[in-house]
Amino acid sequence: THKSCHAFQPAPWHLRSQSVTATGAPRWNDHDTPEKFNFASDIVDYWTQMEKEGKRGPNPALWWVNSQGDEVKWSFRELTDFTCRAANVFTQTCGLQQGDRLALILPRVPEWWLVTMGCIRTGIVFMPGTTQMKAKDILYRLKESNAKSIVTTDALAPEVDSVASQCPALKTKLLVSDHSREGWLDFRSLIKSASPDHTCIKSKTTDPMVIFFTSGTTGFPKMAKHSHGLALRHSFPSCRKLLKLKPADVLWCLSDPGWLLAGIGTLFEPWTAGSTVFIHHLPQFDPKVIVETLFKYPITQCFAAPSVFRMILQQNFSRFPTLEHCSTAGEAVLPEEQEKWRERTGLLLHQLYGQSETGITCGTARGAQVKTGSMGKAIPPFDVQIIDDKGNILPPNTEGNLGIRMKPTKPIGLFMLYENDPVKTAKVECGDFYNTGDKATIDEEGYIWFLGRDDDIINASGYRIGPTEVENALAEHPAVAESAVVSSPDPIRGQVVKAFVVLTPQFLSHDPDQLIKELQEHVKSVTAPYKYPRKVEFVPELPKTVTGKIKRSELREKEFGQKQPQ
Ligand code: BCO
Repeated sequence: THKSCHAFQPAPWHLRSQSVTATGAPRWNDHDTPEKFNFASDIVDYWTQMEKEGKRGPNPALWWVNSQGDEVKWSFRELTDFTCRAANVFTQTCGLQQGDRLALILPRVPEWWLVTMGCIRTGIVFMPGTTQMKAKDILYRLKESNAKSIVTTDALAPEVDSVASQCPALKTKLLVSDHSREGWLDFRSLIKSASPDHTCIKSKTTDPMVIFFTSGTTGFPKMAKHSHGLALRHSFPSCRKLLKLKPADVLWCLSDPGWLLAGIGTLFEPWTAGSTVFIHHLPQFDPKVIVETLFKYPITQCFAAPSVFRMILQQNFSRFPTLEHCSTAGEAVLPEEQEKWRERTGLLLHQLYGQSETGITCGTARGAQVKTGSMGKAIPPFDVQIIDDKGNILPPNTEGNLGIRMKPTKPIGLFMLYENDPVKTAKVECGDFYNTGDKATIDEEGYIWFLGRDDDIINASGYRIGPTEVENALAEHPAVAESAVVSSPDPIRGQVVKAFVVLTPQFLSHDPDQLIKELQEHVKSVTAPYKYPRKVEFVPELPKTVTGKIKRSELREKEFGQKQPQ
């Protein structure tokens, strides 16, 4: 159990990393390009050493709780011990090597942090995914990536088993559970019996570290591959200024572990500063539990999508006792929401912006002027500009594409490429820039304002959803002759997924309300449920171009009227 894991005594261990010194945290400047970097040996093990020398306070590195009263608190020393064990499980028991891929599909359980850090220690490329995924989503990811290993729980093991025979590269399946399952290795037992003695790889900053699957306008998700530079960036002064975290801070980032936001808010940002990562298991999202948790635990910083803060605002509460700073990413914050949050908590929401491809790109730093609705300023080494379709820089207050300069030198932290997809990788290059596909403006003071997507991607409560993924799921239902999926406004979630559906003749006489529920349940059952259409409208036909392409923009305009989706 988690508690028995907590009961480990760290075995004798000594630091091996060259860059760890007893005199101060490893420091880099915004434009440094060190040849070698490893987040485990350069950062986590540094704080372990500080603990050993009595130079860090008693607050844990990881503090995990659930609603049943279970708690796990790991010091940095324990974290180093356990993650070295995880590294040995991967290399010795599973036979994995640097560069191999591992699919990581866990809910918010402490083992997620062991797996990610174990992978970083060994150079195994981990691929986080949400536990909302279904068998088909998992199959696609395993096949596309040639994953050699997967780590998941009881809930998803049957889904994995149903597709595993179609994944010849998949050699080991690791289960995080208190029960055993045939054909699966028991991760918790292996961690307990593994040696804590492990030598971290000396990874190059440019070596691959992690792959995020990210939805596009067409087709299946793309694999955005990042190097160890993604983690290094969080040590740069400009990034450190964002949250201004200290070792005594307790940061709670509510992101699902499947998203980049979890990497930023529950790994790189807090541990770079030696702060405590606070996690509530939260298997089901419940704003009441969030409010209770903010009262019960000494959380000093909170980081979540704006939808989460909107849902918290619907609860009955007054100021949180220890909360000092709030950050948000994934959607725009509206002025009235900002005002309500300030009235109720005395704090402001500080907006940040990034994509799976870019990591933290811009943001409003703690202490800087908050311009509500703006995503803040570019964070060096990223040179963020508004560009036209040829990559020319546009003047302030002119609408264009949000671009990040990648030539002559790609900045540390920008993704390497879309794995197996040189065409899509080339498509996002625009002159000297990476084109995010987001429309924005920059004002004279350098604040960046998000205007919307230049394509059909839906941003529902901070999730990026490709319309074709939902349309494909709908197409599997016998009632659907064809469908078009677009975004539609929503007061809480910002936007939701809406499906316009043309019914097959035999379903025309069915009860529409019943049918809507059936289609929603169907989508939830064949793909990750966060994508399901919260709105469905039956139409006799879909608007199309002369060549037969569905005009999603026309449907979207119908939903938003004159107002563009943001
Ligand atoms: O609302 P419903 O109940 O009808 O449906 C919900 C769930 O109940 C349901 N569901 C979940 N797991 C299921 C399941 N159904 C069947 N089987 C399962 N295993 O499906 C629907 C899921 O939708 P949801 O997740 O949007 O709903 P929920 O639970 O209300 O959560 C609300 C939010 C706000 C917590 C959630 O939408 C959220 O976490 N949004 C934030 C997304 C995010 O973190 N984005 C990352 C941005 S990263 C970035 O911007 C770069 C950073 C620099």
